Amino acid sequence: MSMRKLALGALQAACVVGAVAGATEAAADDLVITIERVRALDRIDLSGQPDFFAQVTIDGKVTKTEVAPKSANIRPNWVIRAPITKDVTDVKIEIFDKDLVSKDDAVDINRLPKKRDLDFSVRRNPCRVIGFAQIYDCSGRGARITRAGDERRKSEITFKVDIRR
Ligand SMILES: [Ca+2]
Ligand SMILES: [Ca+2]
Repeated sequence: MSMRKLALGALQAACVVGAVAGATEAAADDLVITIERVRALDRIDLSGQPDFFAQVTIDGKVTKTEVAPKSANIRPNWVIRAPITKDVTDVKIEIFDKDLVSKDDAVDINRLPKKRDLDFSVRRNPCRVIGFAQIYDCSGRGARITRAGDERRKSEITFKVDIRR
């Protein structure tokens, strides 16, 4: 894909700049989001147990996970990993209930009214998660974060943010 080539090109350019500057850490770090748990807080799927999946956007790159087996409380350990080159990377986490007949339903995992997804930024070095009421230190073993929505079709999510070299 051309986007991939573009990203690779940018990465190579960054490596060249690094080499000229004499920097040793030209290699990209990976930003790793691990979705450990999703727990329904009300009725998500009118026809039975919800079948959750996640969509995670890291620096504009969208990754959809597989659909979990039907359950109101899952521990999927979905791992979404993407190379990062910026000092600050934007991340979005969305949870959906798969719907075979109509549009997948967005599950509310954000306590803010009329906002269902989670938006935040990750600073690379030292690793910090920014954009919530508190700043999380994710250097070392990463940060485990739990958030929940409070509108119709709401769930609680627990995920980890980590940078791996
Ligand atoms: Ca469903
Ligand atoms: Ca909300």
